[in-house]
Amino acid sequence: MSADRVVKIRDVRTPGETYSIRGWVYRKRIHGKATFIVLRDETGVLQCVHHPNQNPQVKIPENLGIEASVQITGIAKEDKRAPGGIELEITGFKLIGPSHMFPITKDQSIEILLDLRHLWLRSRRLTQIMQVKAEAVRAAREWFHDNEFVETFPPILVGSACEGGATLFSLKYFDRQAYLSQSAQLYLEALIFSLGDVYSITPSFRAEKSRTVRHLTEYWHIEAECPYKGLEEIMQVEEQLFAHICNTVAEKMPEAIRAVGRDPDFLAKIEAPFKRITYEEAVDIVHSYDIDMEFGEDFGARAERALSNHFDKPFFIYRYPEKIKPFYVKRDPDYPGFVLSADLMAPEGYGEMTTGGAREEDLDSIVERIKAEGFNPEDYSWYLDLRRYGSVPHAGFGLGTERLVWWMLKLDHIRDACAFPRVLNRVTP
Ligand code: NSS
Repeated sequence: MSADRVVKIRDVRTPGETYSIRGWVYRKRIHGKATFIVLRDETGVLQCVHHPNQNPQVKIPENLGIEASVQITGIAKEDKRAPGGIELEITGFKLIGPSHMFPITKDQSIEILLDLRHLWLRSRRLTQIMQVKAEAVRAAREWFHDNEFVETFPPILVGSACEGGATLFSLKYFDRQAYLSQSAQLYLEALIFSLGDVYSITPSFRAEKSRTVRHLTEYWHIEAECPYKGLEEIMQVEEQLFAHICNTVAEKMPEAIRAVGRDPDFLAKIEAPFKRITYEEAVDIVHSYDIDMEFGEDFGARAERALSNHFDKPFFIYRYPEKIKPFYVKRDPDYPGFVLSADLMAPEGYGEMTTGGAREEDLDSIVERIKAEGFNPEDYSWYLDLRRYGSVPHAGFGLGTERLVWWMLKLDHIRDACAFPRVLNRVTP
């Protein structure tokens, strides 16, 4: 091993070898004449020690601060007391970027840590969460690729709502009004006619005016749309994709998952098919917990939590009342007043992970329901064309990436599934 070749901390393994590593000072302490530096990079932490009597050529600045960036060369040594069982005896040291009085210290309030998010991101915990999130999205892409879905790139600036007016962010688009996309769905519906099974991973925006632990105003939305699929077939797509993501993350990142406080074995055991219950059965479960809700209403936060806690594995709720679902959802021909829509729910109180279902094909019905939602059908004329020219039965769904990571890692708040969370009171850093 050449001393000049820089390796990742993870790869410092063989006692007696000389390694060079680059990282940031995680901890520093002086003990007698020796200086101990715990260095971190994206792969882990490593204790490095300098004994001036053994390596007098090395000068470590006395004011070396937490989070200073440095390059260290040293000889690996076995040391049972060091984290990871190995430490580096420093033979070369280079300061790359100094750091004075790093503003994050122990026991700071959540609000201060959110103000300092750009620096707090360096914490082990957030690093591991972001690595798990990246692997989850990679696994999603892998599943889509293996199942012959084509990735597409729908617009973010849009002219009409998909998920109702209440959560629309509007903006001035030259001399007209436009919105930030709530969902790529309507565009994915257009793309199936040329590309077949399609998916996209895009930011979605929701002007959520309430503060909850599961709502963001900006999130990454994994969405898919498939021609000639109905409700049952799209649920099969969702559960296979969902299980693949959980299994892959469990296999590839067990240590990060454990470090964040979740059991990778639980995720490794998630297996399709998932249980399916109707809206009607779900309401009975809610009532069995003495929670008030009218049949026909949507589940409130408490009802959803109770339902989710009732199960210890992911499950679907399907066949919802028409009036609580958007204009594009297909009516169930066998159950008037109900639609062919399903939500995939995570257990343990985390609740809704996806919403999906079959799309309405009847032009008049869509127009009537667009009006009922208070929108102008002219704003949807391009979408309505899809029903005019070679319409086919189709179905799709949307999965919130941060919701998924929130549940997979049992995070307290969904914002920790984002590097730079956007919520009601926060749009910086
Ligand atoms: O509004 S959804 O329930 N459905 C749609 O947007 C469909 N148009 C998707 C589709 O069929 N292509 O949102 C879908 C998912 C939902 O289940 C959550 O997982 C996530 O998107 N979602 C959110 N995550 C975080 N924060 C907020 N505010 C949020 N809203 C939805």
